[in-house]
Order: sequence, then C-alpha cells, then structure tokens
Amino acid sequence: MASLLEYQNIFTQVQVRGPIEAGVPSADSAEGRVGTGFHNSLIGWIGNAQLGPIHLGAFGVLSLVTGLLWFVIVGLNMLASVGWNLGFFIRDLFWLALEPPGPEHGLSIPPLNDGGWWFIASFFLLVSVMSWWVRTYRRAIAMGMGTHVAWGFAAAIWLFLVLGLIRPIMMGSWSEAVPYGIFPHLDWTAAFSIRYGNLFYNPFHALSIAFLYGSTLLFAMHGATILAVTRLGGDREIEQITDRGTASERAALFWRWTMGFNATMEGIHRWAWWFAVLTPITGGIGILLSGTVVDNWYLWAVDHGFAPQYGTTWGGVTLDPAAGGN
Ligand code: 07D
Repeated sequence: MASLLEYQNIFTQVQVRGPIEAGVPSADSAEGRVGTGFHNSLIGWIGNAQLGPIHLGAFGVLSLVTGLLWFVIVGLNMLASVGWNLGFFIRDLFWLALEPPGPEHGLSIPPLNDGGWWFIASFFLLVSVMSWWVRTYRRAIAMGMGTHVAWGFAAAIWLFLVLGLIRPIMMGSWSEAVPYGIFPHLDWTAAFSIRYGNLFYNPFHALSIAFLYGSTLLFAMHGATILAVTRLGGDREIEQITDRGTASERAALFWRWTMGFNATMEGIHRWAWWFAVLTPITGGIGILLSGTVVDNWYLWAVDHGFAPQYGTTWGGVTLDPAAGGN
C-alpha cells in the first residue's frame, strides 16, 4: 500500500469523485457544450474518469450527422448486396463493399446502382471529415491554444483527399477511388500496388513507411522516458523548467549518455509532430504520382538505379518481369 501511495502523482491520479469539473472558461464561454458530464471507473483506468460535457457546436453536429449518413448509406448498400438478409450481412460483413462507379462513367454523376450511392456517401464523408477539421481548429482557438492538432489532422486529410478525390479527378475517373469495406479496401490497396509495378519501389511510399515506423519508435522512446521519470516527479512541469537535477534533466541526460544526443523537452514534441505529419504528406505525394506521372514503380526504380534489373531489355527499354514472357 505504501508503495502504491508513493507512486501517486498528476500522471497516476486516483479516481477522485468530486463535483463535475467544467474546466477553464474558453473564449466563446460554455456555449455549445452538451450534457452535464458524469464519472466512469473503466474510462478512469485509461484516462480521466470524467466523461463530458462535450462541445459539439454547429460543425460538430454537421460532422456527426453527415458521418452517420455516410455510415448508414454504406451499411444499407452492403445489406442490399446480400438480398437484405441480416444473417448473410453479419457473416459476410468483412467481405462486403460499397464500390465506386465503373470506369465507363468517368467523372460523370453515376447511376444510383453503379456507384451513385458511393458518390452520395463520399460527399457526406467529405463534409463530415472537413467539418470535424473546422471543429478541431475552432476549439483550439477558443482555448487560446496553437492549432498544431488541426494541422496534423490536415496532413491526414491530405492523404484522404488524394486517395478519394484529387487523384481520381486527375485520372479522369471516380473508379480510381477506394471502395468502402474492410477486405475490399485492402484488396484495392494490393491491386493498386501491383497495378503500378510494386509500391515498395515508390520512394514516397518508402519515406512514408520510414516516418510511420519512426513515429512508433519516437513515441515508444518518449513514452518510456517520461514513465521512467514520473517516480522522480517528471510530471511537475514548473520545477522541470527552473531546477537542476529534475526528472526532466535526468531523462535528457539518460539519452545523452546512451546515444550522445538528447532532444529538448520542447523539441521531442516537435520531432513527434513532424514524423507523424510527414507520414501522410509523403504518402499522399506517392499516391498522387502513381498513374499520373509514373506508371510502373519497378521500372522507374530500375531506370533510376536503385532496383536490380531482373528482366530483360528490348530496344533499350526495360521489360517488367511481372508482365511475363521474358
Ligand atoms: C489512410 C488517410 C487519412 C484518413 C482520414 C480519416 C474515415 C471515417 C469511419 C470510424 C493512414 C478518414 C475518415 C474513413 C472512419 C469510422 C466508422 C491514413 C489514411 C483523414 N505499406 N500502401 C501506406 C506500409 C504495401 C499501399 C502508408 C508498410 C504493399 C497503398 C504507410 C508495408 C502494398 C497505400 C504504409 C506496406 C501497399 C499504402 C499509409 C509493409 C500492398 C496508400 C500511411 C511492411 C498491400 C498509403 C504512399 C497512413 C500511402 C500506404 C505502410 C506494404 C499498398 C506508410 C509498413 C507493398 C496503395 N503504406 N503497401 O498514415 O500513402 O495511413 O502510400 O509491407 O495509399 Mg503500404
């Protein structure tokens, strides 16, 4: 028990059941906050035990309504595809899809049953994601915060837009977009890679993976470091700024001693932010170039000297070994 109590700090709060806390007043006061809030022990195990009140506001409502419309349209179309049989729907759920229109429709508005529902659902998803972004931006301003979260989210939205809107428009066909469905979207990913000559040879896919894996490594290092110094008071932010020998200074020295370099307390969060946002930024560039500028990443890599040449050449042109016949 004694050791348990010793370990109490701001990070390891006991689940205090006082009155519901409203938080600091925001620039636009409590306007738009919904509900009175309540406590939940299970939620308290992984975070703050108080749930709500949540701030919805006009954009929150718009985002939830359009998001729900997208979800219901996709669900009903999947249900229709198994003859409205609920048993089949549950059994086959992971295989079901709402597919974009066929290539014959180009960029026109497709008939309802050949991509039309996909078109309508996609419109609602677009409005939903965009209004959620506005909400993250406006809540940050209202709190007097920087808008780092909103711009991080914008980086993910960039990849989302490239996949479902910008690249299909550049390719001249909605059929290029991603289907809605669990396995179907994975199949689409695999087919995309094969269609463009193996995405592993796309340098922007490689960069995106480096930032993705890099993000997990940085997150693990930072999370572990801070947890390792909470017993020394790593959570006491004010002392960390002014005092010598604090948890923060020890954490920094740990890394300087183990690998020669240490990030600063502010800088580590910039490392994390940049690694995270560069994952979808570089990824979006890689997808946008596929089919528009580069038709086969393997041949591109051979031509640029970083893939070995397995196939043969014919008249100075490198042949794709995957195409067969050589
Ligand atoms: C997808 C976009 C933002 C999302 C938003 C949210 C909703 C609503 C609904 C909750 C994540 C929209 C909101 C949808 C939700 C409810 C109800 C962000 C997204 C705004 N790859 N690969 C990447 C690896 C291969 C392929 C990125 C690894 C094969 C394609 C990443 C491997 C093939 C694409 C990555 C590997 C292939 C990618 C994604 C290993 C065939 C992309 C980054 C070890 C399978 C995407 C440039 C991300 C991309 C992408 C990793 C292999 C195909 C780095 C580790 C060779 C087609 N791959 N990949 O943040 O950007 O996604 O590519 O084998 O389009 Mg890949």
